[in-house]
Amino acid sequence: LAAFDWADPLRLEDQLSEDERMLRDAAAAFAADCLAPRIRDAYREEHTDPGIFREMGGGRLLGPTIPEDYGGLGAGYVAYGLIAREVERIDSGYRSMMSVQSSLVMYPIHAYGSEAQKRRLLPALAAGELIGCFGLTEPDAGSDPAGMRTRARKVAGGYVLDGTKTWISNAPIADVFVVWARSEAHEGRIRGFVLEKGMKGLSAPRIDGKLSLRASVTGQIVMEGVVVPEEALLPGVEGLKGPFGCLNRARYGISWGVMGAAEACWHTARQYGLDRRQFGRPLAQNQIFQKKLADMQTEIALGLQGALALGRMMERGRAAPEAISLMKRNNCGKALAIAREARDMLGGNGISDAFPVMRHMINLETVNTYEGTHDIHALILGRAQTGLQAFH
Ligand code: TGC
Ligand code: FAD
Repeated sequence: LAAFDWADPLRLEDQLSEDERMLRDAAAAFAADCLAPRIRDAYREEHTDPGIFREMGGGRLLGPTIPEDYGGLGAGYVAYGLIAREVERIDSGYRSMMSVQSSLVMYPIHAYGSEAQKRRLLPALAAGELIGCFGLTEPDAGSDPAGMRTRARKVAGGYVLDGTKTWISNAPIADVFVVWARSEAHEGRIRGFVLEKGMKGLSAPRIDGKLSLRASVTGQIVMEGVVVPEEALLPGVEGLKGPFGCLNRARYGISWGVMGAAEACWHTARQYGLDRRQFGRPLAQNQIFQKKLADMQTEIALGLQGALALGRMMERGRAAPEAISLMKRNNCGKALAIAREARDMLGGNGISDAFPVMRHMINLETVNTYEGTHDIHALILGRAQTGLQAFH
């Protein structure tokens, strides 16, 4: 009879290549050594250490799918997902910082950028010497990014940008701003621009008072007549498929990442149930406690298998955006439900930051919302199977 590994019931381990396991182990060691020791204070104090980017760069965690010529690892999408899972096992905020840099900044520069943009920016972004952010959402255009108001106006030698982006991860500490705007010179179509810190009229105020994702700084991008040269335009794409091409990668990474957060909650609840005694026996000896553990184990095992199948599809160029919506939505929703259940299983101690569970739970509220809310992904899937669109 095959042995049963309670922590890996469907033997994910056997389905990975040697290289994938190696990159995963390196990310796990990085997360344990560099991220785990600082998260409790960072969360309490709502503090983001920009130095983490250089450390992540040193650990080769930034832009792993970008070719080696540009500072990446040339790794596959499964490796990228495995790294996201290890980082989010510590905190969704750290995974956010990393996935914005990798999927939302390095990816569009690599996929849509000029050779000069790639050579100048990608190696420094991979090393974490430059920090990037991605501006799509606006105060009046969240789920409906087509409603954006940010405009690019053509002037001699370049463009002038006006508008405000909000809820932008990394913005207050960013050097590089990938911003999406309607361009009058391109019949009002959406185009991508790469802005840089220090440009006149560009500011990135911090959004304070976040109760979620407190270790990852969030801000606005305010553009008041920012003049950019022609070379700031991303030449390789126009229309909403530009930002969505980036979101596909980030949403995929999230489908792995949130399983890491869910595993952290599950393992914590299991250990707590073994250690804590009430009514003369361990909590984990109660049927209802064991049922909750079995449900967590099942959802996580299935979620990881789904993420793996999707990663293999991405590597073969066979992943439709709707398949990505399905996994982003399912794994975020399930991870959030697991974190809430684990919080309850720890009783009063569940609300303390001596345990990671409530922090993961509150973080997952954001992860369930950004990159397309749980309900927006349901509507994407509903449209795909009925042919009827329920957005507008
Ligand atoms: P729709 O008419 O469906 O499409 C407009 C054009 O875009 C194309 N497209 C896609 N292309 C590639 N991949 C995808 N996933 C795509 N989805 C759509 C589509 O083919 C079409 O192209 P064309 O050439 O025919 O014009 O668009 P719609 O306006 O009806 O939009 C509806 C909807 C709901 C699908 C969409 O707007 C949506 O997904 N809304 C959610 C917004 C969102 O995800 N925002 C994320 C902001 S970034 C962020 O949250 C980062 S957090 C990062 C972190 O900290 O980790
Ligand atoms: P809304 O679109 O106003 O939605 C509010 C509610 O209405 C949701 O429940 C939604 O599901 C529902 N809803 C909306 N439309 C419909 C409909 N047609 N039918 C049914 N229900 C509907 N954005 C970036 O561009 N870059 C970033 O780096 C970034 N980082 C973020 C970091 C954090 C911490 C947070 C909280 C957000 C971040 N975002 C970022 C923004 C994020 O993508 C948006 O918050 C998200 O897309 C939802 O948009 P909204 O907040 O405007 O909500």
